[in-house]
Amino acid sequence: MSGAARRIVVIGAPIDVGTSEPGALMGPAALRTAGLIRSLRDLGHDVVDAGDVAPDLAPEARGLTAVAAWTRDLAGAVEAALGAGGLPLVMGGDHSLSLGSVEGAMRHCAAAGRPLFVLWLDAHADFNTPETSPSGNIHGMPLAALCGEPGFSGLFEDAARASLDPARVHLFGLRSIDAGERALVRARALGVTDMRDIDEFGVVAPLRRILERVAEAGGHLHVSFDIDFLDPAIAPGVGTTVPGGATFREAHLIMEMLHDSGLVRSLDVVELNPFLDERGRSARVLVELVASLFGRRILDRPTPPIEAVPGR
Ligand code: 4U7
Ligand code: MN
Ligand code: MN
Ligand code: MN
Repeated sequence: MSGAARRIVVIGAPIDVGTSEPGALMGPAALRTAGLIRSLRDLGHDVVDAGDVAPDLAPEARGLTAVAAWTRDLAGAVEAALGAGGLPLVMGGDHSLSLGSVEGAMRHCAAAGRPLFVLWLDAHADFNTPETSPSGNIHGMPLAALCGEPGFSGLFEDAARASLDPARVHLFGLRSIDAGERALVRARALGVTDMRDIDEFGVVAPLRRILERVAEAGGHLHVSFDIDFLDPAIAPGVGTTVPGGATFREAHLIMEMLHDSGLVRSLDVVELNPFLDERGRSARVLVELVASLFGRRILDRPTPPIEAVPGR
């Protein structure tokens, strides 16, 4: 299954109401310009560019009201793509778009009776609530809302459904967390592989553990890739740079392992801000990494079994 051609449904989400830094709404256009669609087709996949979602929004709509309209439309688009056997790839846009993509995946998984796991590749935890947020920016809150924390009424059509299990959420690459969200992340027992873990253990062992757990549960893995997971030296096109991020080699290996697992069933690529980029570098890096997640490889050599690791 891991080598199979997929039907990939690319959904643009030019949203920037979740952030105070303008420019993320140009993300989908930059990813198309950098050749995202073409490189996925070159890998033999059946790629449908579904265009950009455009919610019916009053121009003055802000905050949770505006985000609710995006969430509704994106959740519908993602649920429909999954229902038709596709793999939705939502490109942003700021990280509040994951409220919609994960909600859509949650509905699909609820109907299919399959547990949903979320791998959050990000410098940040995105677990603030309106109460704890130091900035008030909603792109720092989507996981808290999805996990049912209070303060988000009116955001989801059916609030009872905002029930992502925090024990099935794994933060990977964390290196910037606010005091309030740190307490919540601990209290709700999210999985965390922070940058210190990556420095001490590398990316392979922690990621293998996550993938084994999803595989054993027969789960759906949703990957939410915030470009600020990467070190700003290789991906400067983002509003919230944090030094000490993943190298290209670490990120590339993660993508290859995700591909080889065959477990990824939906994907977000978020927070690219082309206005802050340098000659398209960040968009190009993202296209490279996404291609690796969908099967581009150096040689035909899949992830070796754990027994094959030297020194064990
Ligand atoms: B992103 C922040 F205070 N935590 O809540 C906040 F540091 O989607 C940043 O991960 C959030 O890029 C970053 O505003 C949101 C801040
Ligand atoms: Mn981030
Ligand atoms: Mn984020
Ligand atoms: Mn950001």
